[in-house]
Amino acid sequence: MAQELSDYTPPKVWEWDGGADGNKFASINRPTAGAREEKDLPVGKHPLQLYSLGTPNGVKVTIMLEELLAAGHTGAEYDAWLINIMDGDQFGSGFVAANPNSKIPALMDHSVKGGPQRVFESGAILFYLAEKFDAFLPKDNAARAATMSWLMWQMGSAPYLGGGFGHFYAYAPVKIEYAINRFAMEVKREMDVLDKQLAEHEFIAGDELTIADFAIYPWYGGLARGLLYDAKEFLQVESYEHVGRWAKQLSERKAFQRGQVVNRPWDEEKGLKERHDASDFDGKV
Ligand SMILES: N[C@@H](CCC(=O)N[C@@H](CS)C(=O)NCC(=O)O)C(=O)O
Repeated sequence: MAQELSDYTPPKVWEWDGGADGNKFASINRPTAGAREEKDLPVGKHPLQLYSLGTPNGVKVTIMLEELLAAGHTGAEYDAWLINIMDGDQFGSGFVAANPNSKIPALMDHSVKGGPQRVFESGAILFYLAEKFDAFLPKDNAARAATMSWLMWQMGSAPYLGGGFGHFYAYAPVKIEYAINRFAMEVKREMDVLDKQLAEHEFIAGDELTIADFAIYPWYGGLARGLLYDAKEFLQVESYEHVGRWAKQLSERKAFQRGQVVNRPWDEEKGLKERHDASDFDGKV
């Protein structure tokens, strides 16, 4: 029998409770945008400056940068600076100038004329890098359309996994059956979409590795590998066998392994707080 529904009736006008609702991220979010303090961003020696954190959205970009470097694109050398979102670094004036939406990842490209050029939203960063280096985005019309379709699919779908399922299953201060049911169903449907696609293709968009794989792997590959929200059993993730095959295959690539440890200070064994040089991975990956 379904959980009893709450007797909450929304007031005429919504008011912020000041972050008192007890969820894990309550203290950082407010209903307003913009900088909360003056704070410049550090700038390192490489043209590409990444301001990020090793979450699924952050590692999409570091995986791509490491794949670009592995493929010989020396211009993809980068400095990755830590933005600790639990400490509110995303609300410093320098970061807000890089991304007015105050969310990691944000990229500044100092190599462009009249620059630096800011790029925010992980999907836009992947696309920007693909165009800049002419890599991981097929030229053939059909393959390019497939890649961009799957890239946009990820940008539209992952909020149901993270903000929806992950939030209500793992972080909300109360377990709400209605919300967990709604998002568990949607996430399982999304996994099935991927499973059907990967039953017929080696990579997400076809037979080559593209920016769609970089975008989708950290979220859905992570889920398939049992790394997200302790939900392996609850969502029966092992039943998506083709997603599991693809995730395993990508997890064995050195560039994926490197990309996934950048800006992860909480990973005591392999994590890098910052990344400035390939030698930073020595003894780790
Ligand atoms: N659609 C955005 C989502 C980015 C995002 O949600 N970033 C989270 C971390 S994974 C964040 O910075 N949160 C900080 C906050 O909400 O204040 C993207 O793909 O870049």
